[in-house]
Amino acid sequence: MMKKKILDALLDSGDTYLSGEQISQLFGVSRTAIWKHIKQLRSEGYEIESVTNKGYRLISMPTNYNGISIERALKQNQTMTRFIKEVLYFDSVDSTNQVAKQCGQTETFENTLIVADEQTAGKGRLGRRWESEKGKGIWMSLLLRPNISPENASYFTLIAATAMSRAIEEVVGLQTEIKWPNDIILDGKKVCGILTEMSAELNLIHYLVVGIGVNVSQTDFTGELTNKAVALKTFGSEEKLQRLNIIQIFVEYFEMYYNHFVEAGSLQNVIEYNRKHSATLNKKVVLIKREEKREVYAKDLDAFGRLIIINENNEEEVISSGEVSVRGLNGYL
Ligand code: BT5
Repeated sequence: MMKKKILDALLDSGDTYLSGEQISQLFGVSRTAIWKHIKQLRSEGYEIESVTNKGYRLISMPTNYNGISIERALKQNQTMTRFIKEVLYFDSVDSTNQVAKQCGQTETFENTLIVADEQTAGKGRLGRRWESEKGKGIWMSLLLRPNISPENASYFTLIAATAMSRAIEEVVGLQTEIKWPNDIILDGKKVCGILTEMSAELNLIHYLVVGIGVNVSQTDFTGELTNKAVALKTFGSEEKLQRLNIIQIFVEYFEMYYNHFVEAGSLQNVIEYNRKHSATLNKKVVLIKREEKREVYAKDLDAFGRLIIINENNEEEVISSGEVSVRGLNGYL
């Protein structure tokens, strides 16, 4: 895309002016065409100075949320190209997990980040709905092709939860807890949910989709969400609630944990973080598996991120995340 090439050239030249002639030579486009792209960039919120006989200079970038600004944020910390190969952005889409799965069917899509400003059919686990109002949260999915066996897929939920919890702390300054296996909790309510899906053969993952939803600025939850959901805005100060920054830092942590796991087979840091920031451990919980409910004690996580419980017969038992939901004795927590 020519507009993007011109933007990259402006970014690379920093404080130095880039003349129309230089751009024209670089990309083989006319001065009039360049001017049109500059006008377009300005209308998207890029402040670009133009001085006769000197050329163009980028003064500031837009802070709005779109594909270009997300890509720039990821290029800034070098996670783009090194880890994420492509960003797809939608103003509105049914579900970013759904888009990611469609991309997954096409071999040309490698590690891809799909972000939407609004989801009209956001998905939770087991066919549940995920509320995703326009402009009010981070609704995104990572399409990945890790070379690991399908039984390890649930580890990526833990990796995503850890990366997001750390990003929220670093960017917004809020401490959260992780409710095993796929929720992030702020002040006793759900601020983020994660849905990992995959397509696999017997012992090979074809593609993996990790979907993450974070409530950022929605403050009016209704119905069953009234006492269950919360947004960062309720506790975070306005100027720190930058979705771009949260995504940027999240991807950085995700890449670190992901590589550690895929290359060295280790989840140690993830498990340690989850133990320290757990909303589930060291208390009685209710395990729900379809119609069955069991009251047990949540004791610890094992090295694979599975939940170690003390069961009804006072024996230790290990629970994998795929099969259950966890609730508190008197409600969600
Ligand atoms: C989850 O499921 O928590 C996984 C949510 C994943 C959402 C992301 S957004 C980007 C990507 N694209 C998608 O389509 N999905 C992913 P689960 O544990 O089943 O929890 C679902 C339950 O959470 C619902 O039944 C509601 O009770 C509650 N819920 C729905 N919307 C919520 C929200 N915005 N905030 C907090 N809780 C919500």
